[in-house]
Amino acid sequence: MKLEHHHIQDANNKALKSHKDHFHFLSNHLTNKGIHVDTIIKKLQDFQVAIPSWALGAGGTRFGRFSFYGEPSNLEQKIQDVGLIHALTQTAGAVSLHIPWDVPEDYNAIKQLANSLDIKFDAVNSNTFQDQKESKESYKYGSLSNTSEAVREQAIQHNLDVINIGNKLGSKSLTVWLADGSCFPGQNNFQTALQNTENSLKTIYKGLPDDWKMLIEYKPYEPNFYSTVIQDWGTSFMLANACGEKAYSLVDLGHHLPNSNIEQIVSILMLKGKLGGFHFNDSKYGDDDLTVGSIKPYALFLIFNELVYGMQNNPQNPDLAWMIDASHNVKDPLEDIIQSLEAIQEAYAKALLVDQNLLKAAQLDNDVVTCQEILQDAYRTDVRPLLEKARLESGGALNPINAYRTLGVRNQLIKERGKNTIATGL
Ligand code: PSV
Ligand code: MN
Ligand code: MN
Repeated sequence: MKLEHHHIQDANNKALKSHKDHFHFLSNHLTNKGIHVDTIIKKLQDFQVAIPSWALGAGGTRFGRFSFYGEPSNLEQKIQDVGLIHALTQTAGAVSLHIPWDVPEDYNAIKQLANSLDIKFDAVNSNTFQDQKESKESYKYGSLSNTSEAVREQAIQHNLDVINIGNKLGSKSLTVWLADGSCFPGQNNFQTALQNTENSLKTIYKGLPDDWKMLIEYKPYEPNFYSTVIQDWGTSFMLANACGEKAYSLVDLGHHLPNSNIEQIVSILMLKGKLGGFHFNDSKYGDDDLTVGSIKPYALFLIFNELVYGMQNNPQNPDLAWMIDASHNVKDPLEDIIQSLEAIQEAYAKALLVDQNLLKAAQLDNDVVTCQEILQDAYRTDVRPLLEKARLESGGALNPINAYRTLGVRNQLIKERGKNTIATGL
């Protein structure tokens, strides 16, 4: 199924009048405060977030998985789904592939399909947390950190293969997330595990094309519950520095212990020019991978406030690879992603409303109350008319979830693909 522009326009017609009224009101209000509404709308339109290929089917837990009918069962269909989301939201102009789940059979055909839907190939992800049927060595006790040289070599080679695949598609970065760690005290020598990981990453780094980045993701626990080799931003930062200037840290919102100050981590990494990528999701307890903004929307806004500050003031930090890393068991996966994209754009728009000069002046005066007022005034503004305007002008839907439902997208997918489809992935 492909959504044409006129389908979306039809869906928009009913809501157009109310959008215009709301937009008019908000845009007057913001303009009177000296805010350039057009600049914000342009920034929202330019902000594109990659969709992970493994989030297009229903997620599962280790207790079970409840299928959502009409799920994609191959890479073509996954890209078609990203195309549907992008047509509605105009915010999902990229896909992030996981290898070996998504190895293309016909590179040209895949590239053409993606191109026709205005989808780019963002970071490619390696997988050394599962054993593959054909693999000789097992990752049961780790991959890049393993005590066995043969296992480390296999994992290194896999990452080099992933770079090669990504290169053929036009990707420009490799994301490495390792499950490596230990389940019980004494199982691992912490120093040997880190040293092995550093050496392995350095070998992969040598195979990185000049215009590529290596993004090193951290996570405190799970699947290992006693220790994880790359457990926090400090370890990831250390490894990125050891590898070289094309290596960066990647922050995944769910990969922190409860109440971590993620906005401060983001800010410091950008100051040091080492924040390369970002995975969006939300969580109540751990790496819950819940819909972005569904649990802690104010925290998301504060993080965006630092991201916006960094994008404006830290030329030493590169453009970031943005990706949604959420998937859910009980929602239609496409609706889940659309909700995440809306929450991301909303937090970004609110952060763009923060008057950085006023905030700085209040900080210099140690006027703590005014500092909070400035942030909360931006946060409390209902920016949805700005998001609608940005989408409308780009050919997207005023209300993507409504349009998805009124256009009967899921039913159409079920008709085309059937009921019992299963996507490869987590
Ligand atoms: C596992 O925690 C994980 O969610 C990481 O965040 C990776 O980015 C993703 O899986 C894919 O490997
Ligand atoms: Mn992640
Ligand atoms: Mn995760």
